[in-house]
Parts: sequence; C-alpha cells; structure tokens
Amino acid sequence: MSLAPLTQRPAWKALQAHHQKIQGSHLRQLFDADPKRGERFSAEALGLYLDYSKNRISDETLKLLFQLAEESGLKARIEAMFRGDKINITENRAVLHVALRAPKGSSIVVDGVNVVPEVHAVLDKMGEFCNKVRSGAWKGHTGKRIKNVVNVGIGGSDLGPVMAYEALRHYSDRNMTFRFVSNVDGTDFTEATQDLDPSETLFIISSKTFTTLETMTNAHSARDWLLKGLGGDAKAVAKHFVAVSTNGAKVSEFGIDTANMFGFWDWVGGRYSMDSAIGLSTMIAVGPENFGKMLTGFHEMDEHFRTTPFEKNLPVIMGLLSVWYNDFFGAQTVAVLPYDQYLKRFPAYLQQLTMESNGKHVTLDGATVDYDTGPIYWGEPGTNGQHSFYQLIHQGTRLIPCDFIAFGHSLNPHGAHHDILMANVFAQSEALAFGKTPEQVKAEGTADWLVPHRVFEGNRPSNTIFADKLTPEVLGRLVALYEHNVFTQGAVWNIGSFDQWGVELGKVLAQRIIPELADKAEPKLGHDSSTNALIRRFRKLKGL
Ligand code: G6Q
Repeated sequence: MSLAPLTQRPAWKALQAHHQKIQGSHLRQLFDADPKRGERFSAEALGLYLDYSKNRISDETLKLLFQLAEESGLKARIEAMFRGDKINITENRAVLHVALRAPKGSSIVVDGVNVVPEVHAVLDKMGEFCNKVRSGAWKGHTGKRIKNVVNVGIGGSDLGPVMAYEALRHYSDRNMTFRFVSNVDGTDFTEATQDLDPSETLFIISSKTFTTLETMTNAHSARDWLLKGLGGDAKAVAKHFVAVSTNGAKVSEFGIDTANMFGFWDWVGGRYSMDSAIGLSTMIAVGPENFGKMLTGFHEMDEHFRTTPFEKNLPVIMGLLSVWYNDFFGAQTVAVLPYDQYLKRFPAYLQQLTMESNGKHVTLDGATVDYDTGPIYWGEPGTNGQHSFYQLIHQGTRLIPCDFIAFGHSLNPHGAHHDILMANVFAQSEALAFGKTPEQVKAEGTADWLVPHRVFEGNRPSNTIFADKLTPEVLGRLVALYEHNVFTQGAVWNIGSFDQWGVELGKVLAQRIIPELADKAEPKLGHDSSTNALIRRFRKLKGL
C-alpha cells in the first residue's frame, strides 16, 4: 500500500493544529473538567489495566491519533506481520516472533511451510533437556549433576534471558545458579565463573549467527576454563556445552554436538527472541511449565493486538501516545519505572527492543524523515529512582513521559512494604500530573524567596500499567505489550523496525583495529589523527 508521507497525512496536520490548542491546557484543568476522566481514559485487557488519563490529551487527541493510525495503514501492517509477509524488507525476512508463541495446531506459513510444528518441536526438545538438567539426570563429565548454568550471548541473545531470569526468579530452582556473560571485557567472564566448579557447570552458547565476536571470544574462554578445570579431556565439552543457534555448521566447528543444539529461524530477530530457544536458560531456571505459561501470556497479548479495535488496544494506545509526545511535544525520552524489584532489568531490556527497532532516520522507501523517530527509553525500578533522577522529571526543563508499572500483590509480602511501595507509585504519578502551585506553597508558610524552588509545575504525563502480580503469564503479556507498542510507533513513522544496520560500522572498524593493537611491528595507521593517537597510546601502554 502506498502511503502519503507522514507529515502530509490529514490526521498529522490536524494533530499539529490540535497540539497548538491543547499544549496550554494543564492536567489540573482537564481533570477538573471531567470528574470521570481517570476511569474513562483507561483500558483493560488480560489482567493489565492501563490508566492513560494522566496524559496531555483530550477525546479529540485520541480521535486524531487513532485516525493517524488508520491513515498509516497500521491494520494492514499488523496483518502482514501475522501472515508472515517479509516486512523486514532490508533483510528480506518475515518478522514472526508471534509464531514462537503460537499454540500447537495453529498455522503460520513462511515460504510455503507451516512453521508452528517446527516451533513446538524445538520447545519439546528444550523441555526434555531442561527436565534432564533440573532432575540431575544430565551429568557432567565427571558424573556430577549440573548446578550452574552460564548463558554466553550478547544483545538479543543476552538481554532477554537476563531480564526474564531476574523477572521470574521467584519461580526459579533455588538450588541452581544462573550467570550471564555478554561483554567481551574479560572481567565479565572472570567474575561470572570465578566461584563456579567446572564439573557442575553448563555453558549455553547463545548466538543466532554463531559468529558474533564477543560471544565467540567468551565461548572459547569458557572452553579453555572448563578444560583446564577438568584435566584437559576434550570429550568434556559435550557434557558441558550446548548451543542455541541457527548455524549448525559453526556449532559443529566449535565442537558442540548438534544433537545438543537448539535451533531457531531467520524470521526471529535477536531482540524479539527471548521466547525462542534463546530462552533456554530461562526454561532451565523456571521449568518448562512456567516457560509455557509465559508463552501463553505472549500469545494472549498477540491476539489482543491483532483483533482489538484501536480504541481499546493497549499496545496501540501506548504506541500512539509515544508518537504524540515524541513528535508534537518534542519529548526526547520515555522513562519506564517498574515498581517491582524483579523487573530491575526490564528497562535495560526495553532499551534494545525500542531503540534498536525504531532508531532509524529513513523511511521504508529510503527517504530521510522530516520528523523525529524512536525516543530514548530508560529507567530504573522504583522507589530507587525517586531518590535519584526523579528530581529532573518533576522540576527540570524537559518533558519526560513516564510508564509506571505496578502490581496489586507482592511476591514477597513483608509487613507494610507493599503498601508503602504502592503508595509511592500512586503518589509519583499524582505529583507529576498535578504538581504544587505557588499559592499552595505559600499557604504552607514558605518564605517568598523560597517559593519558586518549591513549586511543582505539574502537567508531567504518565501511564500506569497495573496488574495483580508478576507471574510468567503477566511477564509474557508485558513484553508483548512493548513489542507491539514499538511496532505501532514504527508503522506510523513508516520505518523498518526489524533491521539494525546501525550496529555494523563499528563492528567492521573494530575488526580492522584488532590487528593494529596486536602487531609487534609498528603498524601503518590510516585513521583520523584522534583514532591514530589513541591506538599509539594504547600500544605504548602495552609496551609495544
Ligand atoms: C538484535 C540484534 C543483536 C543480536 C546480537 C547477537 O536484534 O540482532 O542484538 O542479537 O548481535 O547476535 P547473535 O545472536 O548472532 O550472536
């Protein structure tokens, strides 16, 4: 379908005019004018309640944003993704993370093949393997059971597994230790393994391509570490290494038996792969049943996104609100603030999901955009952030839309802790929206000179996502909510959300520099004067 350029679409133009009118309105006025606003501007699905009333919007804003989604062909794009069309056009690939959680018996066809049975075959194989490891039936080279699992991967092959392990730790086998090695900095590997016994340690080498420099470097160090610890018998590798990859040839070359390889497909993007075999560490930690529940949660959100009218569609609403702030208010970031310690790695996970997907400056047709795309996502769990960067959100000069995530029940109830936690999350969105006027500050007896410092302007927008408690299903729904939120944004901006060419240049340049750092003979450096000087200084420090 050929689309009008974004800034030429009627809804875009109408939103520009509308923004002029609404930007002067304060959330105080908007709430005063409609006593039911707090309930009216909410949507609920699958146990996730989204309160989006504390946004700088009116019924008219929403109407125009939904119209923009229509004019942007969002519906057709959603259908194209679910149908398995090759919507990742720069890599000529389908984008089918939704197939990873499709129930047994359903059908999604890619290049004439129904991929759902393949997905379930891998899940079954993962399940069998996990059960063997968890029960102790899988023995290490010296006959001991596996107590430690180390996932070696980076980017999409690391951030999802780390986040999911932390998020679902409550459900994990506490007799086992899980570690994650990603950085090529040798410190990461050393610290992750220094207290582990090699005879009880299993490495999962997670790499779609099995060529990624960081992961291969760490994988080789892991093999050296293991062989050194177990007396050098190369046969030990078979019992202590498994692979998650799409590249069987490279896996064999490394020395891992492909019987112990768990596959996935080129239609799974790295940052969308935590529910594929890349989640093997998650499955070992929480068991196949809980992993299955997480997949059910993902699938439920997929169906919600695919079938629900935009007005009630959680990812669509959130995606459009991001567009609203990003493009009309000039907001550069979105803060994600989970009020649950188990979600401490969720913002880091979202950084990749959102910014690698929508950090693009050309449209699908290759034209340079004349509007802003992907906002910067960041955050920390509450309440820690409150004692750190919230100051700027409350009283700084920048507009920072916030997503608060909260739960009705703690997984670790402890006296008054949960009430205190929840009081804080409710208080923060209230303070951001309504602030404190000079009159209110003065009425407290504050000296005149101090008043400006103690005024809170308010009118700072936020969403609150509220669920009962953090279960595997809820985690699946939450991640899929953000995946489809990102999809919605990308569809409006008409950009390719599923490639990541921007990570290539640095990789190529690093490969060129590696020998220049190691050469015994002074290399002839052909970089700019800054890079040349840095390389020379490093070589000097190395004593070369
Ligand atoms: C994610 C990216 C990227 C990728 C890593 C690891 O969408 O593609 O983060 O996941 O570069 O790649 P491998 O799994 O191939 O090692």
